[in-house]
Amino acid sequence: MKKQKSKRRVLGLMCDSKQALLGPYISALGATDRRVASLKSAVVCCSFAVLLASLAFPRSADAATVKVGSDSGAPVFVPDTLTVKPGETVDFVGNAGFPHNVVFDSVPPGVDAKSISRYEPMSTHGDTHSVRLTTPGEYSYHCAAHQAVGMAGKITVQ
Ligand SMILES: [Cu+2]
Repeated sequence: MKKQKSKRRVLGLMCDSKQALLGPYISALGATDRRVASLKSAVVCCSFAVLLASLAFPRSADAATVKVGSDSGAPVFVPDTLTVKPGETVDFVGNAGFPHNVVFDSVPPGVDAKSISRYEPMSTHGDTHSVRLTTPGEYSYHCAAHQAVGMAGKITVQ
């Protein structure tokens, strides 16, 4: 009996020293219970997985955004190449370095380039031209004001 007691005391001391060592980590997790700690790490892992997934798929399957003009005002579409699925909507969002427009110059057979173009210049941040592209193929477009300096882009619908 006496021996067992002292054994328990030694174990207790060992636990105490372990807790002293791990204490800061455990309290950093805000948990003293191991199960809670592992649950927390599972939650952290899950959030990380969700974060990775959101990085891999930055936007929903039925919408894509093209910035019209770079953030610094350069005459470019960002991104200037894009692949979308048939039926997906592309939002051309006025960004900076105005004026810009969106003129489709080459489209798949059967598509009316004029009807999906935006001739009227964009001159305000956030002014959006939305185009729903249903016909598969290659679409190219440019900005009339900056075509000479290469402000153009391409969308592949497949
Ligand atoms: Cu432009």
